[in-house]
Parts: sequence; C-alpha cells; structure tokens
Amino acid sequence: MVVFITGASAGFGRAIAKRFAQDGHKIIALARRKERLESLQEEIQECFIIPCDVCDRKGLEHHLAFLPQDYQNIDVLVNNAGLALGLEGADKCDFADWVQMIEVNIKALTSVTHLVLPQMVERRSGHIVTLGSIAGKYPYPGGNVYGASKAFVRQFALNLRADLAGTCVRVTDIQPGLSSDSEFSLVRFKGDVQKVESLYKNSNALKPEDIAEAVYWVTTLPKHININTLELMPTSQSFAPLNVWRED
Ligand code: 8X3
Repeated sequence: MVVFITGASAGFGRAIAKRFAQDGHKIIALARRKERLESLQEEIQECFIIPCDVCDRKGLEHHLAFLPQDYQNIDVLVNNAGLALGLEGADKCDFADWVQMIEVNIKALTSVTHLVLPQMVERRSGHIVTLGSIAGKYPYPGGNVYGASKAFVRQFALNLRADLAGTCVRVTDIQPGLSSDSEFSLVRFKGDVQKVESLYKNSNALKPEDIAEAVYWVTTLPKHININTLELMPTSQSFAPLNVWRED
C-alpha cells in the first residue's frame, strides 16, 4: 500500500510510518522539518518525503501533483498532524493559540482530505484515518478549543462515512487518551519540561507505537470491515465523577 502520513517527522506520525514500512508498505511522509524527514527516510525502505507545512494548501497541491509514479495512488491517508496549545481556562487563553489549533487540527486536516479523497473515490479504494482524541468526547478543564477541534474531527470522519456510502472508501477516527513519548505535551506546555514530566510520572501512558499499531490494525482489516471510531486509553486512565461546584 501507499500510505500518506501528515506530521510524519516525530511522535505518532513517525511511529506510524515505521510500522507500515516494517511490513513493506510505501510511505509518503509530510512535515515541516526536512532534516527529520531525511532521517526517517534513512531509517525506512521506501519513503518519499514532502517537506511542507500542512497548512500550505498551494504547496500541498504542488507536491501532490508531482508525486513519483509509484506513489501516486494513495491507499491510506493518515491525518496525523495536529497540536494542543495551552491548558488554561478559556478566559485566560491566548487567542492566537486557538486560531493555530483551528488552522492545523481542522482547516489543514480538511484540506489534505479534500485533496486526496477524489482519487480514492475514483479508484473505489482507500482509507482515510483521522487522529482524533478522547478530548473530542470527554470535556476537561483547559480542553476548550483543543477538545472542540477533536470533536470536529470525530464528526467529520463520521460524516465522511455517510458521504462515501457505496464508494468502498473507509474512514476511521482513532481517539487516543494520555500518550507520552511524543512532542505533544512539550508543545502544549510550551517547552515546560517539568509540567510534561509531572503529567506522565508513573502513568504508564500510551506510546506512539501503540497508536501506530491501532492505525495499522484498522487499515489492514478485510475490506468489508470499517472501524468507525477507535478509542484507546492507557489502563491507568479512567473516569471520575462529574464536578459539582457548591456555594459556601
Ligand atoms: C490527547 C489526549 O487527554 O491529553 O489528545 O487530551 S488528552
């Protein structure tokens, strides 16, 4: 298969690229950081790199129009690029952070999907994977725009399924919970390593390889099976009672 992964230079994206490459699939790896993509290319067999910002629609159009012939038929699109910025209450957030999350998690994700989907429908074959989050389903303090963007991703994936009826194109939204060993929390906490360390301390959180395995599983099932959504958490993470604020 040809597997196109956004945000492929690190974390989930890089682990997903390596998982598919391990079983001989061809990878199209898109990310901004060219050196990181080149190091990925050195690690895996067949890998075409696209050093491009996922928000750059014109750049994406250009790169997709000039894919090498044996990478042109994309079998799996993994919409992995995304980010969280901040964990403050909504009244204390930086509006620029909200805009950036909307730009990457929603606008860029729909942009790449919009560019790749027609060829899949035409070939009556393909799989769109979105990286959602448990934050798109369960609200938590400070989740504000990040969680809302992931709720968009979940509903977008489900609505795609409705539109793609009869086309044989599959769609899956993967919804991970607490996950360590990627740059996710370092970006969210703007480089505050102590906050990152205390979040993951003794948590036995999910790892990028766990997410990669989930993506690999849903996309390699027999073609008549579509996993709509796949929610996964570390065993250590679970639910708490709803919060009740009481007057003194
Ligand atoms: C990552 C999971 O719980 O940090 O999307 O929002 S969480």
